[in-house]
Amino acid sequence: MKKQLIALAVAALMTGAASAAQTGVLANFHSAMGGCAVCHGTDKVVPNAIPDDEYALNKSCTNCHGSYDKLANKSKKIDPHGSHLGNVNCTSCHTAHVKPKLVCNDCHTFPNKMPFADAPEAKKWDDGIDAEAVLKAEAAAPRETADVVVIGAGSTGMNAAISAKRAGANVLLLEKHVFSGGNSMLAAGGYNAVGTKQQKAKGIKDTPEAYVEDTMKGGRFKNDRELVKILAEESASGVEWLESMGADLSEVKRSGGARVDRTHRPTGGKSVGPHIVDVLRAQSEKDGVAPRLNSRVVKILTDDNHRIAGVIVHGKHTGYYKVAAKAVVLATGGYGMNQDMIAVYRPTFKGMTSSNNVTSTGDGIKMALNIGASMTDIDWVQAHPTVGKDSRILISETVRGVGAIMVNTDGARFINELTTRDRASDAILKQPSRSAWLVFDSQLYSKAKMVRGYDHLGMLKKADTVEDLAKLTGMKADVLAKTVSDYNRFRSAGKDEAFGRADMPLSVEKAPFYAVMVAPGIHHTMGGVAINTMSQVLDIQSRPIPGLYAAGEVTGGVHGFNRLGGNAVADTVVFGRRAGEHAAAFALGK
Ligand code: MEZ
Repeated sequence: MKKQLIALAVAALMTGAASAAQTGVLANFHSAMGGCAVCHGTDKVVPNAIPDDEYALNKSCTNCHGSYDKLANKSKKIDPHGSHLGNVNCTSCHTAHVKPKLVCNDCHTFPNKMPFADAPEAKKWDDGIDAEAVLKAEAAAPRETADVVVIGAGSTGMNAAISAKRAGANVLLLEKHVFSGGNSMLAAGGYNAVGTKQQKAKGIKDTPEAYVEDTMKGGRFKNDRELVKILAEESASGVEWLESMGADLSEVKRSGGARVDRTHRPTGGKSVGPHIVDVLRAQSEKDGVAPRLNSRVVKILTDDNHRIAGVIVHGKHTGYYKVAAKAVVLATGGYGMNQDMIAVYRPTFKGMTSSNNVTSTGDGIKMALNIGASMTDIDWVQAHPTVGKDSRILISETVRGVGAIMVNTDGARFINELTTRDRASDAILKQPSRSAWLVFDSQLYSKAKMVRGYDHLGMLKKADTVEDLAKLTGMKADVLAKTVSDYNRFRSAGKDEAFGRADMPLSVEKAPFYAVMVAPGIHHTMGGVAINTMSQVLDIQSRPIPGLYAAGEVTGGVHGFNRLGGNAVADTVVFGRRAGEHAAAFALGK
């Protein structure tokens, strides 16, 4: 069937019968095979009624071309299909009626040429908000009704939606982007949890109290201790919950600011985020709460008693519409990609690069403010010390956790690599170059899979000797050689005499040697809407707004002034589940 269709299209092109195909639009090329039905399943296509999620369209693509995984296995070059995005809609990039868009280039700069790249530009569907259309939708009858609407389909939102659904609620999960995953899909490091079977198997002695104290200390004791207690106490059951869906969190490592190894992640040093996003995506589909993509919530509605009444959505194809709902869960993430908000809340970081997904624009915060929510620590923004210099690619803390050292442009260490992020970032920004090098050897390269990804992206410098590495990177050869030999000696003696680094898992001695240049980048916005222990959003008098719940990076209070590595993923799972359960109970009147 597939071969026949392609033959038809090619024949049509050769005979000139498909003149439309020559306009260079993917849709026309396909329609030459048999009309609109080839992609849409029908020739009577009503453009405004195409489901916003585009899943059905995507099925037409994979029916002919094979699954995303199959395509990934075919390609040898830099391969978007084999990327960390996982199983996303083909239409995320292959926008059939207009110029295709390599969405990877929201963060990367791949030179890949897309087929049909000369097609006309797309008209952006969600550029700004049409205030009149919002009012009209508000005045109209709801197009849909749900018990719980979850806004945002990163890990927080998917956890919330699955929990609420399992608690018996009718749930609608809305995502503004072309694929689900949000910032979570970029999480590299891991998931902090205490009391797991993985920790026990490794003989790691840890307690919820130790987790709480480390988190409070990391947050300069500005965190809400009650929220942190929940984070610690429910962290292990969150790991089990993900494992019950098929997640692999079998490795346990150390992250900055933690006294023991409690950062859980997939085997072989694979990044945690894409993995759990894949697992949650599949589970949300199985549970009947797959995210509705391309569906941006533009307003949260309340009734005369200030109770949640629903939301106004802007769908890519279906326009503005109202969903009536008893409860709403905000899972919209932070504002790390909104430079206007950064300029207001953290002006010293204005213009700094960000490791965040393009979706982190703070819209949940703005919508919550509009209905009277109060904010906690809204001006606390974390700069991650190691974003690839002049890039948006995070060089995970795992690289330091597994053993890399960090040196200045001369080749000298200047801080304990595993100190908290705020301290490490400050120390880098005090260097004249405002940057640093992470240095490691082949042992680390083979242990931490993500490093191969950085290599693939051309970010690593590589040499056979430490001296050659210094030459290649412009460091001073004698300084770097002394740094490396001192560090190896400290490690053998079990005491870092220079900076008191407690955990030195690897020496730096086995060629080849590698370096990657890093600088701080906006990574996490610690502040956000104020919540209580039930994940209810509080108003400016600290009373819950009935029906409004929030979890994850859109909230403040869990992380205080500085978040520890591995606590964001824990936050998304623990509070995502919690928000979903409580929202469902509220909506169902339990
Ligand atoms: O929790 C994080 O943000 C984290 C562990 C990031 C990273 O460096 O990988």
